[in-house]
Amino acid sequence: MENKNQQNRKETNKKLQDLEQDTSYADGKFLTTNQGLKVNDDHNSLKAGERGPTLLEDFILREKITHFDHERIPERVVHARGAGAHGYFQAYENSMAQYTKAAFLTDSSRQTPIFARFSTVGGSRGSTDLARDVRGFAVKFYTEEGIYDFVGNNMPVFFIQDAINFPDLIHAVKPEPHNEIPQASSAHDTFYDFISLMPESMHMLMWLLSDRAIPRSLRMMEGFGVHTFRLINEEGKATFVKFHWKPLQGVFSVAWDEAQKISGKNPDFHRQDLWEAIENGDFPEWELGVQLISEEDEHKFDFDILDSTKIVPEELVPVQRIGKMVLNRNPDSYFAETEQVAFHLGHIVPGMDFTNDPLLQGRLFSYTDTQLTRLGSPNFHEIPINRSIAPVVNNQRDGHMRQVINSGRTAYEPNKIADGYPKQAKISEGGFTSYQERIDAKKIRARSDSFRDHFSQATLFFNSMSEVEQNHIIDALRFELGKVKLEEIRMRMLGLLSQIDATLVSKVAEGLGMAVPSKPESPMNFSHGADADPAQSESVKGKSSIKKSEALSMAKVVSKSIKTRQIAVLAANGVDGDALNTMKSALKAAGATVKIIAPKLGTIKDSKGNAIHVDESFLVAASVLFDAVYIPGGKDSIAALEKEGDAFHFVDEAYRHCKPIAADKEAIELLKGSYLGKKVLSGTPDESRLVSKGLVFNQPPATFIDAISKHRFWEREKPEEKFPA
Ligand code: HDD
Repeated sequence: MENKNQQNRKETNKKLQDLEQDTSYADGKFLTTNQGLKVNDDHNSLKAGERGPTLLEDFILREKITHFDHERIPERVVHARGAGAHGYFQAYENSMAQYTKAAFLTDSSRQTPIFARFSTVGGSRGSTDLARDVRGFAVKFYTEEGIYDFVGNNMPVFFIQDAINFPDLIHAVKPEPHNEIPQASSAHDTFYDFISLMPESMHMLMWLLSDRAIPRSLRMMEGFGVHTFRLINEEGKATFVKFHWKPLQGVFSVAWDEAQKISGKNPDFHRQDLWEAIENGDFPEWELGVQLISEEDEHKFDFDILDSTKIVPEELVPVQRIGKMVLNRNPDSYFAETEQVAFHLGHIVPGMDFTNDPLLQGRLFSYTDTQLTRLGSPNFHEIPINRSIAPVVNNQRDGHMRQVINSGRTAYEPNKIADGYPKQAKISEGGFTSYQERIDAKKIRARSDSFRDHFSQATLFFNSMSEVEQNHIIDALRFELGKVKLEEIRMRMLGLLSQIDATLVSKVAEGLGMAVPSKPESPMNFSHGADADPAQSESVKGKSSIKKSEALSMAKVVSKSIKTRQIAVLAANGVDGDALNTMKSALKAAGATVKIIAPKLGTIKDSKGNAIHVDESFLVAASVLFDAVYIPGGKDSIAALEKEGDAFHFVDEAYRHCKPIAADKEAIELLKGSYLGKKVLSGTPDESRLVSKGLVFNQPPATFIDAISKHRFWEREKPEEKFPA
């Protein structure tokens, strides 16, 4: 039977139809060469005798091997590892027409086809999904007015203020050049050497060290356009805008210890999660949000809205939700679609424009340039995934791998031979014009004074975290700086952290066995190049008009739904089949995925002799790949599990990572033998009290479902409760 993902292939979405033309299915067809010649033998090369040498004449062999030799293209210099999916965007009815003439944002009857790609930034293509890293959040909108690319991240700010520092930032965070170590990790000397000399990176660093950098799922993270952009309405009036994506699946993360283990157990954890959710018809959804600021209000904030190291707190400018994106179809070919998709910040449509944010401006150069290297030709826009659904008609010709066969004699403009076509479009005909911003300035290499406060929003972020989230940041800093070998770098970092928060720096220093420097090294002055006054520090700490922003914390997010959550059931022969089935049905009805984990693969028999299919053995399964654990009763099953060290480890690790654990009466016996049993359950456990800790003993399925919806019980991380890894 077709699943919903397959059904969506047949949808009458324009872009999908367009891609369909290029999808070659092998069903019922003969194997051919690239020239269409039917191949008779694809297993034996042409030889001089059965045991003789292969002949150079073998054009079939040579064509196949030559193609293979050229199958890799350069991976993206950043954002190399990713996952993508097709879907659509539809605006809500609360019309944005007073702010923009971009029809895909105002016309609620339109479904605009999109392709989204999520990525890690630092690691290479074969690295792990669960690295502590920023996640790329890119969405290609195939609008009827041309392509619009949203090229953002899952964090709303960036490390640097000017694009000229981007190569340095990336050289610093990538594996160190002399030995190519470490892969996909910021925890090393060169990154912190750079960061500790660039105080403007402190705000983004707080985000990187927070739980946002280790999402539970690509489906459960927010997206941000980062820069301030412009929207332009029919009258040519501009409004500043910040873009947000709010996931309807909630915003959740994993624990750092868990992330490191997932990287070993399943480095494709995020990619697989996205793929499976779409295959199963659990289509991820995000609402597009906008923060709108009038031109008159440009200077009313205590930060500069052109500075990409700053957020506009939602308390100052609320986020209005204006439409929804749904991802409902997996790609057919990872390479042809997810690898070859080419995003560019400069792909916009009428109704939108840029600002003078110096980070944004530099990006406008970088993206086309990188595609030329990566995809090898100025015709990369002709690759099906990059092709616009709006007609592409111009005088560009030739170049590597040109696909379009242009007819006619003219490839220039103006012309009379072709009656002047293709001709320019008037604004009233949909022609794009840039916003006429008045600029009266001197040519200068310098940074605006309004960009100098590097600490107050880092402090705002730290203050807005729950106690648990703050502790995670402190632990992350202890981990990362613990991997830094040069003490002077750690010292410089402590100096910068002391300007963010006194508790933060003292706890980090304590973990590193160092003292907080009484006189932190003054950050360098980069505001005017080499001739800037070295005595004058570039950074000043300003005052944030708000002390706390609720929207920055993930602590309050509780999902009502447990849809797509992965639940492990530990069982062996003799399990209480009735209890297992009742729980399983309730979990499945609530949308969760349930897997039976047993000592061996195959089937087990329940206490009544009924066969139960085993999904994974303990050898393959790992608690870090699940959201919650359930252990049904059944004396023999429990006795068998008691002989499995892996079963104890499974439960203890789930406890360590603060996950809900459900157990029936007899199963509690098993738990007594675990570290959890010895440490938490010694004496008779008060079953109802334990529920508040996510331990659901002898309770109906609804109580377990409620616990799963809370995601994690972080209070278990108290030092006195911490479990061995
Ligand atoms: Fe970038 C890729 C997001 C700053 C240069 N960037 C890339 C991707 C995302 C972002 C999501 C991957 C797109 C995909 O899935 O193919 N980049 C950002 C954000 C930034 C940012 C949110 C800051 C606000 N980037 C940035 C700067 C430069 C670049 C300042 C250079 C001056 N980015 C690139 C690139 C990449 C890229 C080298 C690598 C692969 C690609 O473009 O297609 O051009």
